[in-house]
Amino acid sequence: MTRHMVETHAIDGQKPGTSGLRKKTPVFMQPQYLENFVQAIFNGIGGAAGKTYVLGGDGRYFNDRAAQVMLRMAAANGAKKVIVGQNALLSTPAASHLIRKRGTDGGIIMSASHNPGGPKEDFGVKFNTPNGGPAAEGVTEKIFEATKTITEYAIVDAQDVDLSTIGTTMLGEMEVEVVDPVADYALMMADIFDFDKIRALFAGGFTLRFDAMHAITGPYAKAILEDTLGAPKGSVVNAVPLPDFGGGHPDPNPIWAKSLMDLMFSGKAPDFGAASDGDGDRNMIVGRNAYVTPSDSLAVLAANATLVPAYAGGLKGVARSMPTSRALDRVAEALDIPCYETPTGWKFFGNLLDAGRATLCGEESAGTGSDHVREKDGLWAVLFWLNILAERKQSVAAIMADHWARYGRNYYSRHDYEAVDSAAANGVMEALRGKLKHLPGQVIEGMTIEAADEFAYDDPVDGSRSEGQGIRIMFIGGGRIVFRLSGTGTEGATLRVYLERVETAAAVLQDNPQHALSAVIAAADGLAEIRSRTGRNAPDVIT
Ligand code: VG1
Ligand code: CO
Repeated sequence: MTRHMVETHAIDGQKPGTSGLRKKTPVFMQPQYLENFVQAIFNGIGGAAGKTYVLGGDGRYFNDRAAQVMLRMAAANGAKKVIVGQNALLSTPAASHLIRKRGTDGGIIMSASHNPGGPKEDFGVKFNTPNGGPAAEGVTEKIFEATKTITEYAIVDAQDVDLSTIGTTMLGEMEVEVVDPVADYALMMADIFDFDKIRALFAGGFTLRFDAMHAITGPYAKAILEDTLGAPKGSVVNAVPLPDFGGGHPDPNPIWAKSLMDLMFSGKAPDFGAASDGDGDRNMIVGRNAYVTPSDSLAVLAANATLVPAYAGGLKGVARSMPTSRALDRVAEALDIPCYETPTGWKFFGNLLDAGRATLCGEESAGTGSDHVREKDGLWAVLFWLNILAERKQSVAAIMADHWARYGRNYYSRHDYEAVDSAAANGVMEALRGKLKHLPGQVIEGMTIEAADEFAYDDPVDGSRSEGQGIRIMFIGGGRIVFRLSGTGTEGATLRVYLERVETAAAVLQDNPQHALSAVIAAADGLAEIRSRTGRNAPDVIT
């Protein structure tokens, strides 16, 4: 087998964002684009010689071909072995688990997560370190630096490896082991949750709809929910992963999972509804006539964690990303455990999980997870809810009402302005930055600003500092507005506005969030001059 060194030149803009490098698929398919980035990963982490990696993706368009390129490059870079999910498929949490279980030197995940897929949509590549988590900023910086100085990449001449058959083959000197993408993950779930109790729940007539959104969790959910736990056949819908996710956004929220929402708010609603995203790390939870915001879901999981066998001994601590609502903080306070606030993106939870400081963590963007892997985990969150429901034997709505009565309700919403002109979006942030000093003490929409700053994070484990992580405006009484620019978009800029208000009066715990937040929404618009600076009158997506 011949190994070639192919001459190349640095390509601009290969900077990993919140979660890996994401670009339009045609950009990734340009000659040498993928090759450059993969070689930069190997160069950035000190070479691949003698190393073992995991490889898999969410099955989107170009996933299969990109996997073959990466295998040829891994072989040419001297890797000892690559463990690949069958047909190059692995959900993000399953990849994280495989890296940890096999003790590999890391892994490469092909995904643009909740972004649409297809020849004209999005593709992405992410490197995870040996702890199973997304590479921390120090590592992604090195990879980015390597993309700027690259002059050649290594690749072998070879036919495609057969990734459809489970077993081990050789690619030159490198071993390629094709594994069942579901089996190890399913075993881990059985270790964490009380499967007998959940089985009894379904046997008692409990009904569920899980919408896999034509994305990667289909096979996982079928195997675990239907085949193992006895949910009625057909409970898992849109279960066959498609390269373009059936033309939809595989993003589990009330906008993109609208058919599930419609069902759950209809006379035919099952007891429980859930959905996951493109790569299987996000989750949406919805009961009969009761949508659970991700921030609330995280707080409920923390408050009920001891009902789940793996967490029966209690939580060491919890963590949430900064824009996530502070509902979790209230639970942590009651449990008397630490609650960490990190920048957006799962890579910031890694150190806390590794150091045993946090057991559970989550983000407002429908991501929840624990120390069982180093990624957020969609199906795990669904099983967590099922375990709680099996123990408490109450409806989702009743559990929420009980939670709010006890801890108060953090009304919460996120307003996204998508594909905004980058200069205008930067202008919004710059103007806000300029005002921060003068804001404390000002009264807006009847609310007094208590503090205002730009969030920076000092990692308590390794002491690293991450700056520029979003602008926060805090009101007396617990209200809050956060502004930040997305790091996962592939078109212009996405401005995210996160809105929160705390309510403890029993009579108003069941309000519509947009209504309950109307003053906070008006304050955000006034402070950030969104209309005048971006020309947008309303957000594109409200979650
Ligand atoms: C978004 C979310 C963030 C999440 C990230 C990756 O990032 O806000 O919470 O960690 O996506 O999720 P941003 O920078 O666009 O706000 V996923 O499901 O893409 O792996
Ligand atoms: Co995802």
